[in-house]
Amino acid sequence: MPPRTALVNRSDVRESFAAPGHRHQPALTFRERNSLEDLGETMRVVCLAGGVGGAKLAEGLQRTLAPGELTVIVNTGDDLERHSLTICPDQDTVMYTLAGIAGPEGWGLAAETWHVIGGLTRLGEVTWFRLGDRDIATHLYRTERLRRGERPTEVAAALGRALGVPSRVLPMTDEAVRTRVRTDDGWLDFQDYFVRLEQAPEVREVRFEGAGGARITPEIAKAFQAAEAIVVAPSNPVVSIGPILAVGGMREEIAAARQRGVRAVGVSGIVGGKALRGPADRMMASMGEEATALGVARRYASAQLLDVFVIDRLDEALAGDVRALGLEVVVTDTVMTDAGARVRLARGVLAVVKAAGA
Ligand code: FO1
Repeated sequence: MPPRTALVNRSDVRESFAAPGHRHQPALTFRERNSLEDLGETMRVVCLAGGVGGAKLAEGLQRTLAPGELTVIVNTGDDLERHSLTICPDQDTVMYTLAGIAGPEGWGLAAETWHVIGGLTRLGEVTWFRLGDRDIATHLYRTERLRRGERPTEVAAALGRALGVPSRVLPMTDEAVRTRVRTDDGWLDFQDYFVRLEQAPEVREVRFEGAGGARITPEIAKAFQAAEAIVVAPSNPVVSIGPILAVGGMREEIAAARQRGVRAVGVSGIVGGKALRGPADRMMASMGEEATALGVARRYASAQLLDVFVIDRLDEALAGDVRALGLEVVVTDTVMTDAGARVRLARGVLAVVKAAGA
């Protein structure tokens, strides 16, 4: 019998996604590249992440750690069905970023074309959620395998392998969880709010449908059991990290790891009272929370999630209040403007963990 999937050279796969001359990974300066060589990190890190901001720190961690040492647990509350395809935006954003093939917006693929979605629009289909032609290959591959009965975790692993991702990307659960937001006009599916309505409505309440009955996977339990550090990426604390923590067994595994002495470090995605990306600041404000790094710290402190919280230099004045919540505070540059900044933040985060273990 012929093999089910032909083995393809990784660089061929990457080429097929990239435009001629497209650089797969943002370049590092000579100094940044050199400074990684002396690290020789062999720390097993589990990172909790949502979309673009989380993917950037994950990529910095991947560049800093030895291959295979990073596991990223991704939010699946944003997943949706579109044109009979199963789409997992946060998983794909992280996976494409770690493969060095993410699009210019941070999501989707580089060098994308839009013929299929254009064709569907001409046929009168509802196409506000835009799928690129190259991206559609991922959704076809995923959807077919899920229909055959493979678990989302297995499909994510197969996609990661095929795209040459050296880290593990694990969906937060194999069961369906859907984030819904309550606005003044009623409950909306997450992507309806996020993409169709461009995050315009005020969010009064959030729920993660299905999370109550959902469980973490054996792969997630194993990752936490082997972890030497836990990192909570600067993703939206409400709709990216929130759903991950709502899955049955997640908090318990984090607590058990911390009990063993594993340190958990979180990074604020709100800097100077503004979300670096997306609607986290407005969401927190409309839900009656303080839309600052301190507000994020309060959320994580009340979930008893972290040992250390990393805030930006711009928010240095909040350090005392964050400390008063029982968290250690690290003040540094957290805005990941380029590849070097991703690596510098990742190194800073890992240094916090190492310092404690030394
Ligand atoms: N975001 C948009 O603003 N508009 C889109 O049409 C859109 C399509 C899309 C397709 C695939 C994919 O993986 C992501 C996509 N996103 C789009 C991003 C996505 O809505 C967000 O990244 C997250 O769900 C929020 O983290």
